[in-house]
Amino acid sequence: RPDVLSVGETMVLLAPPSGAPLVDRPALDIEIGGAESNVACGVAQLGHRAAWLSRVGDDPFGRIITAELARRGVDTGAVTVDPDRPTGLYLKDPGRERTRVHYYRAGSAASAMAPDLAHGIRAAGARITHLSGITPVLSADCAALVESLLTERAPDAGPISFDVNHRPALWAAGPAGTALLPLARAADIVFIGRDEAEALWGTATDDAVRALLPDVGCLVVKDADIGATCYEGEQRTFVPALAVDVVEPVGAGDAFAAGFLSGLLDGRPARDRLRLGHIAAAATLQSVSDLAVLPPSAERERLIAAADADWP
Ligand code: KDG
Repeated sequence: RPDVLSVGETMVLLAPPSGAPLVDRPALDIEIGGAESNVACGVAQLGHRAAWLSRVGDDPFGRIITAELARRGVDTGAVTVDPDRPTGLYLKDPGRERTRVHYYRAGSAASAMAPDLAHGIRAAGARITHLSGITPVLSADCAALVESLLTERAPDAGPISFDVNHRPALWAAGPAGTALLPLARAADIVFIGRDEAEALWGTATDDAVRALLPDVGCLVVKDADIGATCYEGEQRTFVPALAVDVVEPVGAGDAFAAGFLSGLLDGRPARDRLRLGHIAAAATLQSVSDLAVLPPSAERERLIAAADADWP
């Protein structure tokens, strides 16, 4: 039985090794990236049983993804290989001004995920099932799967964690906001950026986001380099972010979610869960890869136990 089962698309990530714009130095490194599998990798690194469910193409890219996730300790036994559709790709181009993401994922194997997967996902009996707001925009079938998982639940099922993850390159804030609000309201654990909520729903403050999602059992609003606030019932806990020099931000939100969920699995209080989230996010912010090496256990525990005045 997995501690965390994450469901969503993972793509091969193509990135110029030089760090220069691709048009200036046309060469690419191959990595992998997917918000939900990034969370699974983080959870596995933090010592929990993680599984990832998705579809990949019957192509080298699909095999690279599955092998790499397995190498990172994620159970990929429930991944389906689609004989007809390709594995999705994305390009992270440093550009001249800022990094831009280009997706090549329309019609991908993962976009054919559909509600028929819901039974197997429920039957896996994960302690936490993790979804994100990327999946509903991949196809109508993917949207139906996420809706089914969030709304048709057995009374004894574990909680569902939902990272809102608005991707502006996939859909505009208007339709995304309309589609993602009821999904977030149906989840038990929600992660969202304060800026992201402002773009989607016009909420300017963390408390305004809570007012829009009052019944979510555990709501985490992340305010970039300022910090993150966890709302549970009447309790509100804020922990400042760690001060770091950002090398590349992609993947930090997923690492944060992995840290927070790991803390939840261990029964830690909100403050410590938020600290673990920040520790994992900080490691990813300082890495060019979407999947960073997290600090070892002794270093994590030292930071979690630090007095507030010593939290860097
Ligand atoms: O959260 C990081 C992800 O955005 C990245 O790994 C790729 O899953 C991805 C997406 O759809 O953007």
